[in-house]
Amino acid sequence: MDVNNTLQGFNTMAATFAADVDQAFWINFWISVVLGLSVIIPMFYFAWKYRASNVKNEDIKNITHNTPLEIAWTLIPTALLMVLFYYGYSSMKTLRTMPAESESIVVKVEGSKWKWRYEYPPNKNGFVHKLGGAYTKPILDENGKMIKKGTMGKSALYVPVDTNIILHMTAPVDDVIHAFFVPAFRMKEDVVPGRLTKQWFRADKVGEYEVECAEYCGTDHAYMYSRIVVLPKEKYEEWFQGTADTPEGDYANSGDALLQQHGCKSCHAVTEDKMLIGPTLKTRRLTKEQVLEVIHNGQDKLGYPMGAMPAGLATGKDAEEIAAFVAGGMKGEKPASFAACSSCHGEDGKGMGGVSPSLVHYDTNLLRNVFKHGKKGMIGTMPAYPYITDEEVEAIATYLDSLK
Ligand code: HEC
Ligand code: HEC
Ligand SMILES: [Cu+2]
Repeated sequence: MDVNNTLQGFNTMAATFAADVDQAFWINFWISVVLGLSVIIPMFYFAWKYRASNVKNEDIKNITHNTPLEIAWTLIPTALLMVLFYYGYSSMKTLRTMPAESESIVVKVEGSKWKWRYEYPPNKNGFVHKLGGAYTKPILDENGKMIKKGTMGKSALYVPVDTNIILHMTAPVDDVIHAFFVPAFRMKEDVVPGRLTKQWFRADKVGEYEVECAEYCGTDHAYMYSRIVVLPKEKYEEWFQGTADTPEGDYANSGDALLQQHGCKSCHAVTEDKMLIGPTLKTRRLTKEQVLEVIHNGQDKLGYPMGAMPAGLATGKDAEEIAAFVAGGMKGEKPASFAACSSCHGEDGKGMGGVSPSLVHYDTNLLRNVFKHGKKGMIGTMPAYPYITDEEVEAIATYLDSLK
């Protein structure tokens, strides 16, 4: 699976025709660059060469035409534009030519305010999988307290790898237009009330790929988040022939999916050691500077049962030594001066079961407190996320631990 720190997009490729689309794009891009420069460069050159101070009026000749030049500037651009047309047309043809339904799995897709639903053909026992209902925004009151929980539910479309999938898409007649967009597959098509539109794809890589609604005209299309989960064939078959809601492995609610869903990745690198707006969530907990600042100034912002941490528990060389040790993930020999900290943070620095913060990892207590209060510190401001549920915190913590 491709996990990276930006929202998943054109850097991931997982459908058989994705390479064709990319090729058409790059050919378009470079030919446009060549055509653009072939106009702009001579334009500047001639503007300079024939500037008013350089040319006398009596030198200006009236040239009526130049046959070789006219032929060249007609034929060369025409040929280049035919090349553009060829690649654009041939990749569009692959995208728009549906495989035979008898050799494909046909899934019905319904887009409605503001979710995607998927309905499969009956399996061998006549059971019909209906998935979706899906991602709903949590509802908060004016104080940011959650009134109604949001869900991501079963909002994923499960498909086997290397198999043709045809989507029959529509929206209810009293709904609005949507657009089913899968960047990693390079496919996008409108979903129109009362009309049937189709797309097909053949995923060639097992993994999870984002589905977005690309119709950004109404209020909440941007929340119509879903995933296509591409499974190995046996795994798909096992789920499809059964009655379980989702295949084994909690796909749509994986820690990675949650980080994506809540927009954490726009500020935090997750699988790389990289500082975006916030710290990386991969290995680092706190930098030496952050630890020193807390030692010098104390801290009282995360709402732990123990309350505030007093300032000045260590100074000078001791403080430096402790900070380096903590920032290094508490590996190697523990400095004796750490005794000033272990009474509250524990010998292992893990926060003694939640009474104070773990200094070594993002455990559920830390995540819960950071989500509840937000965190304003040396690096910047982390907004509060009061509606993230305990199960979600659990999944995120498990996922973050698994990265180490
Ligand atoms: C009296 C108990 C106590 C002692 C002793 C103590 N701490 Fe703390 N520490 C806390 C508490 C409680 C917090 C959480 C404060 C808050 O809510 O922001 C905390 C927070 C921190 C934080 C910030 C964690 C974060 O994620 O923001 C760091 C770093 C830290 N302590 C390091 C140390 C070090 C290093 C020492 C030893 C010099 C030490 N602490 C000694 C109780 C203590
Ligand atoms: C708007 C940008 C932004 C978003 C979105 C964001 N964070 Fe943060 N986060 C930050 C910043 C900045 C900090 C560092 C605050 C500081 O200076 O201590 C931070 C700190 C944290 C910390 C504490 C790090 C530490 O060691 O003290 C955790 C854990 C965290 N973020 C997790 C998340 C998760 C999970 C999400 C999604 C639910 C998320 N963040 C969304 C900006 C963001
Ligand atoms: Cu929509």
